Amino acid sequence: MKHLITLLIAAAWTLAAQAQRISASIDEGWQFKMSHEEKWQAVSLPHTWNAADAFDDTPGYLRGTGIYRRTLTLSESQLAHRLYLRFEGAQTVAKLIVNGHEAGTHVGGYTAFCFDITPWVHAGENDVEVQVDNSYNADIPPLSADFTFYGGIYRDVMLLELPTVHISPTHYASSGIYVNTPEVTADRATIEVRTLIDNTSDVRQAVVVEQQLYAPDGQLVAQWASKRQRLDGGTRHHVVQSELSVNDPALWDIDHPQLYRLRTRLVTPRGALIDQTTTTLGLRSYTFSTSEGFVLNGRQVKLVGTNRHQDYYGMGNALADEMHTRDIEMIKQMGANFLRISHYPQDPLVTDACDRLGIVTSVEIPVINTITMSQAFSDNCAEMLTEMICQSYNAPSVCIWAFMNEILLVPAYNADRSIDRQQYLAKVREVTQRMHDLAKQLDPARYTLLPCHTAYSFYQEAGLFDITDILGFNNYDGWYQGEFADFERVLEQWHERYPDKPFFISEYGADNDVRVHSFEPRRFDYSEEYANLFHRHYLPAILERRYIVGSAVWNYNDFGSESRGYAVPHTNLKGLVTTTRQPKDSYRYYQAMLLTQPVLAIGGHDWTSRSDVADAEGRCLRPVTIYTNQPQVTLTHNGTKLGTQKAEQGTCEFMVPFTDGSNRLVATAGALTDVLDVGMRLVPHDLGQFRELNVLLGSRRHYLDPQSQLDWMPEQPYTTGSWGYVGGQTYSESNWAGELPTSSLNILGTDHDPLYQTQRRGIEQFRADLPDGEYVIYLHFCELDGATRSVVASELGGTAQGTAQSPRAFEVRVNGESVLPALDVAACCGGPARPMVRRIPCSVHDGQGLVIDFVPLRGETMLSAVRILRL
Ligand code: GCB
Ligand code: CA
Repeated sequence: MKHLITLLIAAAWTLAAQAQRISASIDEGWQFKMSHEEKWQAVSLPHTWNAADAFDDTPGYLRGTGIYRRTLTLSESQLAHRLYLRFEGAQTVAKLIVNGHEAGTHVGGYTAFCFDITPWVHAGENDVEVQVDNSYNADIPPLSADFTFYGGIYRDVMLLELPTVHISPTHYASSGIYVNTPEVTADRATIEVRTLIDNTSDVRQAVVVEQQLYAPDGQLVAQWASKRQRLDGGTRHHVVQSELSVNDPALWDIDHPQLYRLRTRLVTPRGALIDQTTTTLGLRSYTFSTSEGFVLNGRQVKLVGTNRHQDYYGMGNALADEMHTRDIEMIKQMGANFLRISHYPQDPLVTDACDRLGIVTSVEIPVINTITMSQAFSDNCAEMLTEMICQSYNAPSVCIWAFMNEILLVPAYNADRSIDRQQYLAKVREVTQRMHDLAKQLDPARYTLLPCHTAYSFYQEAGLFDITDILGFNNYDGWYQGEFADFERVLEQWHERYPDKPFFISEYGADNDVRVHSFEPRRFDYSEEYANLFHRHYLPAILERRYIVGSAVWNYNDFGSESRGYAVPHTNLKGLVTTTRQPKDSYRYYQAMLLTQPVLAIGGHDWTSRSDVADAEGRCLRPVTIYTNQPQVTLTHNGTKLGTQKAEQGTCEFMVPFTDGSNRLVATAGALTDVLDVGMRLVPHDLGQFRELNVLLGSRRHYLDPQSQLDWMPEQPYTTGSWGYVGGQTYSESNWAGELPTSSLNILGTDHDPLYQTQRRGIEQFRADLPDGEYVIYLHFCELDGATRSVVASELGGTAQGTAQSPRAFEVRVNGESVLPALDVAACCGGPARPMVRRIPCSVHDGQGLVIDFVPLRGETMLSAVRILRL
């Protein structure tokens, strides 16, 4: 008996003596190679092997197995602990091997996982190897999507050193603490906590669980202690239920995101501390309905925000923690109160930041476009959903779970004729229902959402519209098809059919490249101006309708989508900020519409170097948009007051008489001032003081080359005394989205794709009635025919390979002299979609001006751009 008591005391003592939970990242000191490679390279985490190849000219990116290796040196005292490796995310399947033993395998690229390595390690050096595979796997979502699946260990890895009895880190890699707040009112809140405990020792252990709740001001406001819990050796996930309550709770809200802290302590029956963790939580109540919209703590709030992808220019998805946090701060500074964490769970700091800043979120698993009808696929979806919910369970910002995006966009029976349409749709319905039921079972408190693509009746037909609490509409009317006003017209119809379903505009947006501008914006011209029109139509339409409980712009950031073409190939350009987080005009628009603090910003702030044409008075009148939430704005131009305008719906517009050289615009509204300096190169009306001319053929766009700051401007037809083209037509591309003003092709070997994606076909002449003198002419060409294009709707744009016979050859003459006697652009360049420039000196004399003739030899002539420079 005495012996037993000593043993027990000893056991209790050891438990208490180890009461140090250590969790620290081990991101440095890794070696990496792809499985087929010989040489290892030193890397630090986060890391991806697709940061570069997902943006190069070779179609596709490396999808295979990468191997990470590291020595883990452990001391005897560390070995007294239970040791785990926790991965915040690795794309897509990760197998952990410790000293030659498989410690675990995890499926899915966007959720965390945590493996016990204790059985396989010893004091001294240990080999840790992680095999990470981002190959296509028919059983693992996402199967297809409009973003790049960068492979690697692209989030942090932590070494956890826990006492042998501890709060469990292995329950779907959650914190081991699950907080529910079944009742939250202004007067009172109840907080239920489930704590999961492991006893990893061989012997039975007794512990007590204590909960201490601290209010946002740091005061201890509630506490609770369990009865003595007896855990057999080897017990995992033993559940202890606690209940606490607080009076007059400090609520979590968008403007006041007040957070409580729950300290969970495991102690010995004598009160010695064994293990402890802290959980951040928020107290709030909310409902979604068509009659009230979104109601948070009894107050109606329209949710307006954005979606976000987790990648960044040059880095793929391997971002440092502070970059994730910065994004959420910029989203808050835009005035957003909502973030759809799409299309997959992101770094834990994203939800942390939303909790801290007051941004309501929905999170989803990456089940996108299509499914595989296998049990394994459905099971993997269920596993991912469970991990997502468990890992984000306590985040007060999360109000919605989603589990599918546009699931009927690419039905598998289209490609595989052996699949029966009805059976496929039935299977999709079954998986959708399974995910909804699972979400409700794991977390009855939150709402479910199903984001659908434009073919809404297809979702209705498949029976998907009846499953989730909220319907999501990904709307691109006026972009991929139709016109802006189709948006509210179609939505009204669906609202009539489903008057009690809250609608969420889960996506809407238009591609635009900050280098591309237009005074005649058009669908698919990639100009910022077209995207501005798009947003200025959608946002007011959303705000007017209560049954639209919320909305999220597609997308916060421009992001990698490897198979895309157009202005910046491999990139989806629907961002409000660029891939380096440079705000576009549309970001300013949302600030003006959403923020309550004063906003004033002159539009076109990234277009500081411009080319244009002077009128007879030597000026060029152009509209300038001001973004503001102030009632009126005054604008001066080079010190002269242009007037005062009333601002409506976030904007007002001035016609500015730009002159050659510097143009300083100063906007004032109340105490606010914004200044924009624009350097303007005007082509003189009579070409008298001519210096240079930079023209895009077949185009209504401007393209600003960011390196040279040279702004290319749209073409015009030739008239006597002036300059322009003679003959021919504007090139356009016809594809599934319609007849579009530019080519979708990635122009190989250049980043100046917009310079080459438009052209004038069949051009006869380019003329300019220039004064006598010496000039250099640069003629830019690109063969746009004969390249192969991908066709899947989700894979937008072109890749250019191989060609048959080159479609055209022509002669170019400058003032009658043959300078390019038989130009075959594709042949010269080794294929289509490659840029070509010919620099030709020429003199203009005897007042004849400049005449460039294009004489067809085979097929039609063409010209992409011309630059004329006076020496
Ligand atoms: C969608 C998808 C999203 C795409 C977006 C687009 O509907 O949900 O993943 O990136 O459209 O830009 O086409
Ligand atoms: Ca290119």
